Amino acid sequence: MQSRNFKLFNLHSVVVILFTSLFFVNIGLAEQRTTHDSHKIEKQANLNVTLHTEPEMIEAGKFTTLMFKLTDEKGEPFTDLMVHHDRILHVLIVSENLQIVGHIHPEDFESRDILAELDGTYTVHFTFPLAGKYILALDVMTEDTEFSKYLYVDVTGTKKMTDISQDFRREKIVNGYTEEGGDRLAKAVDLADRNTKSKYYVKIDAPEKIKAGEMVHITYSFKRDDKPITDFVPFLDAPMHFAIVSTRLDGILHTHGTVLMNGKTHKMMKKDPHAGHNMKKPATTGHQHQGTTPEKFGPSIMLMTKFQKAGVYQIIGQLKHKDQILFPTFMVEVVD
Ligand SMILES: [Cu+2]
Repeated sequence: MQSRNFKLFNLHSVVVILFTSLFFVNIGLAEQRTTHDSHKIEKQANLNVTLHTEPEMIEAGKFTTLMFKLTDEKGEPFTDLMVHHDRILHVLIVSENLQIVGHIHPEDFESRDILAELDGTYTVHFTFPLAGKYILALDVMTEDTEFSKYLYVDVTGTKKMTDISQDFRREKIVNGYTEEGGDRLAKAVDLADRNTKSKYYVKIDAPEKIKAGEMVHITYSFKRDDKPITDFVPFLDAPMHFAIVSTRLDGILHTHGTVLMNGKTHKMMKKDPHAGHNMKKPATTGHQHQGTTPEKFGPSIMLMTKFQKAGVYQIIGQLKHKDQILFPTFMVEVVD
């Protein structure tokens, strides 16, 4: 008990010191911005991400530490990040067969190392359930732009993942997973899993033919025990998150849904998705980027997106009902 108090006290001091030093760092950067605008743009064009894992050879079913080192074009730590969607850095993980998904953040783990983050190293932990290839997408935001980077890892082991199976159903029963508090669900989710008790009915309305390069509207409707669900709650500062991946595994688009109210989009969401954003809460590191989502909503949520190329895409959704995190996932074919 005593040692724990001591630890907390220390952590508190560290946080106070960090806040104080961040204040000065931010002022320094703000000044640099007004005087060296061209330098800033150059810096923003280059975010390099390198991944170091522990253990180096990732094995299926074994706890793995993933350390992402973010640097600018000069190799200097890239630390000027804003909290967006409640997190400083988002990591989306999708398996090659598009059946295993993870959505994790440095803040999701008690072992979070803020000092390392100030040096550009962000750490998450994950247990890859099956052997095979996975794509990892990183999303971060600075004051003026968003960055998306992706990389791959190969996971060894005897339990291999299945091949991609094509499933173009537009109605499904999906599982709910109990959140681990604070919008956290740090474990891998197998979309093919049929064994959970919490069940939801989901239907999508999408165009018969989805064409590459065209704006597409897909509406999700949710029911439970035959009743429309009207009390979804925001999850990570959005009504619904999406990870869109093609069978080519050539990137992940991380985007967000819009609440539909009486058939219309919610008034706060009508404009540019970023127009309603402002900075509210103080952040632990970096600045804060806050969106607007109604406190309760449902049963309809809309995804507006464009598919750049023809192909087969898995649209992995994520949203929250009470303490349940749902992953409504639908596969669509996109044609030229
Ligand atoms: Cu995230």
